[in-house]
Amino acid sequence: MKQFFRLLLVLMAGAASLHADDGYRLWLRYEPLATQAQRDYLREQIACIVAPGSSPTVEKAVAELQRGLGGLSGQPVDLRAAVPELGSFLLLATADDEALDDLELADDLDELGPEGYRIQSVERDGQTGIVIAANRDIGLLYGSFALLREVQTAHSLSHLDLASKPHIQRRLLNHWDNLTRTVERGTAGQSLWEWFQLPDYRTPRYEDYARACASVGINGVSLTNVNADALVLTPQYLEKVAALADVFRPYGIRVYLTARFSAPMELAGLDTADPLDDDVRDWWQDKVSEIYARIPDFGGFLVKANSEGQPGPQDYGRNHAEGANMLADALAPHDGIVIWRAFVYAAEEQEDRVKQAYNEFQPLDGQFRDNVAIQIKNGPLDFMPREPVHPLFGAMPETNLALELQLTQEYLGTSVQLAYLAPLYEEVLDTDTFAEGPGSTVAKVIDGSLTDRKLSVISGVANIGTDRNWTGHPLAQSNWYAYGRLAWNPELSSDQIAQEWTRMSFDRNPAVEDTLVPMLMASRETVVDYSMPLGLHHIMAWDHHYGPGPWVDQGRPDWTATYYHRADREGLGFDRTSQGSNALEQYAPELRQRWERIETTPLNLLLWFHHVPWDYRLRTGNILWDELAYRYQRGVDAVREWEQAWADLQGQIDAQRYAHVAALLKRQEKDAVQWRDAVLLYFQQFSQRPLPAGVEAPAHDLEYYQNLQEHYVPGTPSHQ
Ligand code: BDP
Repeated sequence: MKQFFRLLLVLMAGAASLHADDGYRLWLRYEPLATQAQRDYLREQIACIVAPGSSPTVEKAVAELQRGLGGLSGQPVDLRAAVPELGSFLLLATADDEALDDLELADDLDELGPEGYRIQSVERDGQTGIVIAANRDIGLLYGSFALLREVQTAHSLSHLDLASKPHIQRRLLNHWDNLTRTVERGTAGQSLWEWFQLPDYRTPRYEDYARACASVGINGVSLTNVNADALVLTPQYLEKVAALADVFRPYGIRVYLTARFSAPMELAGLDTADPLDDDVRDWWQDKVSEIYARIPDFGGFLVKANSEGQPGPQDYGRNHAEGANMLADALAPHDGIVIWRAFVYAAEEQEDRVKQAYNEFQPLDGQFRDNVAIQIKNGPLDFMPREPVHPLFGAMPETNLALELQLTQEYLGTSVQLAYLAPLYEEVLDTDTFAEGPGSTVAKVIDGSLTDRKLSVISGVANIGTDRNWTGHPLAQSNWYAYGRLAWNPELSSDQIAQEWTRMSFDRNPAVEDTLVPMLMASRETVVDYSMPLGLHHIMAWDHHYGPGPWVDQGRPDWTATYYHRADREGLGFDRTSQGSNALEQYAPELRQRWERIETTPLNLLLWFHHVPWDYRLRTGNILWDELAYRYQRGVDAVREWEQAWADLQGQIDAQRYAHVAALLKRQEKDAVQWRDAVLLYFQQFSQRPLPAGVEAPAHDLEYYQNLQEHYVPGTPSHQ
């Protein structure tokens, strides 16, 4: 019997690192380091934690360190009141803590601002230690997560000298969550917010969510859908919002709400929501005061107005600045802000859709209050797999401009396909707008440094829901992680972030890292290849947006595919040059010149800007039709290679995540094949050319693909 138990223990120990993992812990797994030597090393470096402060935030930092270091080293880590006589220590101290007095820090803490931290190796009375120092407690929490990341990603703990502070002040997730708990374009379960149970019951999940956000520096959460419901502004709901804010506060996270512009009419029976009407202004002022009475650190409002049927100031003949400023005036006394979205376009408008936001907003430059930020999607259309940069980033120097990225993969395969989006984010952040000469990158526009703006904001549309693993696809967690890391520091590379995330999520297994990092890094481009290569855009299925639909030509013209691809017997693509819609006129001369001619336009934006003849010979040596076909095939081939590579990892990854990803990759291959075949068959009607050698023949005819229908795709607003 005894022997049996011993055997059982041995077996269990062997399986320890590979036990089933449901992904709930995200990148904060804290499994014991692989070898005894590594665990001993960690124990030697940090024998105890010393934290003189006692705020809720410091308590969270200490709890995380105990959880993390305890897990990684395999032994509990003590908390001490003071630096011990013997043994190494980890000290958490803010600038005014006496504990810092006799320690020599490499640099002044002032540099770190309110949220930054310094992590440094120190010596005291012959004792070695590590100090996490910051101006405020939140810096200690961020520093704690950073130190844990160092351990998790296998960096040495000796001679530590790290300092970091965020480039952007307000780093938000935007949840498109309805009060019914459906999530617009959300494919990872229901909304996390259990409105009906709130404020009484607070699931522990809220806190785990906050930990994950704080671990990557996210400090704001807009809770509700931009297609807003005024109900959230009622006292009954504000009490619920306050309960969430209470959970998030120690993690440095403020809540924001989406404000429905017509709320004064819907909630108070006013007969107008005109932003210049005194009763309307008073109503908002009172509402804002009521919110701050419950939530003293409330972040502000996120507003979608006069867009896709939402109410707004234009309903009363007022412009976006008048609407935004009215709310801004109500929020200003409380240090709140308005995040006003520039995602506006109208069906009645004859102008090329991608030009409309610029036309509306650019003339308003300089008219917005200081506590307003105009939130602009990365491209001028709508989160396509690839778009050029939004022209507004280079055109409103006197306005705070915020960047809106999408984490939920509305047009990139939802949570069933692998698309690591950091390379997309990086591409956007690094794009030069030339607004103030060369080097005027989007990163510098939004962090405020380019034209000395005092408010900086970045938002990511969340891909998070109640799925046990939070994001549906186990590997889509990387997008949450990467978004936060880039929001903190837009200069990080997507490759480094992929490596960090992989190490943290798969226990530093080099085999996993060698396979997964290249897969992640290639994935966005692969999705582009098999869905919308060469600058194609908006050729997805109607309404739910999943899968191909280049034939969509019914309904609102600017929601069809034919509006955008313009395929005909001559060629393919939307002419946006000076000969066409002249969307190019909205960009700086440097970009205009580059994109005006086919020869100088990068191939990945070719059909965005040009209508190109099918037999036009591209610089790859292929004619357009052949190049298009090759790219679709290349996308399919890449997914097949991932399936192989992933199969080689069997046994290296816990069975649950291994099997889940393997199944999703198979699905992705099927979807990629469908995209390739459907789109090529459709365009072949126009090109009248055979598929080039090496491109697989479709298994069915065009009609077959046109008749395929997806039902109840999660997140589709018309089904919610
Ligand atoms: C589009 C989505 C729609 C959103 C809209 C927005 O299809 O569901 O409401 O963007 O950003 O991408 O407002």
